[in-house]
Amino acid sequence: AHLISSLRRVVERGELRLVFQPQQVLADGRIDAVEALLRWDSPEHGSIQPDQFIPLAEDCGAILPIGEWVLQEACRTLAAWQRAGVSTQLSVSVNVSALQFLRSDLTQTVHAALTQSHLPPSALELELTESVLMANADVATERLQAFREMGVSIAVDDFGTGYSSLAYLHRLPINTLKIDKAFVDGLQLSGDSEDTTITTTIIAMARSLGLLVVAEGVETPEQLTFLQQQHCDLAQGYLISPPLEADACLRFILDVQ
Ligand code: G
Ligand code: G
Ligand code: MN
Ligand code: NA
Repeated sequence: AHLISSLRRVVERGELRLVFQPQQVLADGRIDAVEALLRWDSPEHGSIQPDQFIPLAEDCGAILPIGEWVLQEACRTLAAWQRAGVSTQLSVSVNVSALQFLRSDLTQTVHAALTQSHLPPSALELELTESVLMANADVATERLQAFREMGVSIAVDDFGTGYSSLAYLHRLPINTLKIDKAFVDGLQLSGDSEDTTITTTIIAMARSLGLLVVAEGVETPEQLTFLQQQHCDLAQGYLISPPLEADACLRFILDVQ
């Protein structure tokens, strides 16, 4: 069958799963959060990367039931981990696509997922890309305000790639900036690269706005040392851990905790 017709049935056929990538607090090494990342194992098409199927799911609207499943599954998993002894401080971050975010019922979907799993709103963070927020400034401000009132955190994903103005950022009720991997890739301990300057500036900006800052795609000890020196709050990347199946992630968190 065509990819799109398969995509429309992924939820009912149980072909989706989540993997989880830990985020480490640089000050003390704790795991404070995990990012939920979607995987699709299709019997017809094999394993398909989210980069390939999420844009298609956006175009055909299948992202709405898929996104709802992701929110429910992320909350169910976190609740199960808490029953297995994980700290109630740990939160789960879920990526939200443009179409999902622009639909006015996202607040209800999020509320329902939390309620079904008996989790407080503080257990959940929604990741929105900078470009989604920039392209829909008026709607974005209104939607984000609703999540702020609900107590659900908001992270700006892929930060630094979307040309946000400081004035605009300052007005948005957000909690976290995630520095795009593209900048982290170019970090040098010697300090003289464009990416080093950009990263240092983003960290300083986050601090002045009272936001948490997460570096994505951290792969080397040198990058980690640089981020520690700059007092970046959290790091995510293969150096700390790749995305893990739920059971493996639970063991990882309990080991570090
Ligand atoms: O997991 P991976 O590194 O392959 O993710 C590739 C891209 O897919 C990333 O941009 C990520 O934000 C996106 N992605 C992963 N899971 C989800 C999801 O559940 N929903 C949405 N909208 N995007 C996701
Ligand atoms: O766009 P977003 O930040 O949501 O996507 C995260 C993507 O980055 C996922 O596809 C995840 O698998 C990938 N990823 C996470 N850590 C690393 C890393 O250290 N190196 C690389 N190359 N990719 C990473
Ligand atoms: Mn993300
Ligand atoms: Na990103």
